[in-house]
Amino acid sequence: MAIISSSSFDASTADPTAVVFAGALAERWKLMDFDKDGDKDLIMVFKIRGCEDLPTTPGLNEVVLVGWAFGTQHFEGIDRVRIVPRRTSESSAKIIL
Ligand SMILES: [Ca+2]
Repeated sequence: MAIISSSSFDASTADPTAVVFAGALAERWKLMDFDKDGDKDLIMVFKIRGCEDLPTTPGLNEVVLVGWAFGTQHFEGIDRVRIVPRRTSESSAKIIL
């Protein structure tokens, strides 16, 4: 998962311990220029098993990410993710962003 900086939001100000994606906290994170535009973006890794609010319906689904920037600014992002059933007999699914 990447929180991309823009002209109105500096992803380096996001508190990675206060970002929730589909009900899960990030396992790890780092700042790097993901989109190669010269500013830092926040790259976060979530364990899919912890994403309890992740839709289970195969296909495109909207998922919400919420967080707080250091200080008091609340932010929220919504994007679509593609849920793809596993090819095995397991009932869980994987997510493609
Ligand atoms: Ca960037």
